[in-house]
Amino acid sequence: MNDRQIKVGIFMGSKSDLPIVNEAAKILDYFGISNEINILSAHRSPHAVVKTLEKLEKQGAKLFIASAGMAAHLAGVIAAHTHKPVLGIPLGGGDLNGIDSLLSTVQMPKGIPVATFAIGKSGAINAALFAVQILSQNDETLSKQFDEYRTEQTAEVIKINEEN
Ligand code: RP5
Repeated sequence: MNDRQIKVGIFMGSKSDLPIVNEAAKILDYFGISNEINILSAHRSPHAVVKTLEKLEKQGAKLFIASAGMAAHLAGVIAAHTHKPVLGIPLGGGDLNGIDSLLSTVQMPKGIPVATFAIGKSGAINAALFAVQILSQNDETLSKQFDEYRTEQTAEVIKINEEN
């Protein structure tokens, strides 16, 4: 078994979700946060989801990001099996353009929270940034890195405004 330390465990329901979920992984990589992507479905491979979640917790995972489309139960199922924070990214692409996965992810019954982000790419990026914010509470270096990221983002916007 691979027992390298992992800070953030990422799950997605299908390989077709990878282009969007990669946006989250890219942010975590940028901040130097160890992460691992698993392609496992709450419906098609439920036992493997739980087994992998347990493995990631043993590897030190502090929180989980879960992304799925259609009847998106992946984040909720993961939240049911862990006491760590779960961040959910609903995906578009189905016949209902993500409204189905948004509602499936956000409408959790009381007692089992899933922090739900926007549909698609913005949600993936924001889920990863939120993960950075959580992890930076106990990590001064990461906190400074995050401050710099936000300062640079603001400077970019100002620059675009000044150029136009
Ligand atoms: C969900 O169904 C997946 O997360 C994916 O977004 C959607 C479609 O999956 P595929 O048919 O592309 O495997 O479980």
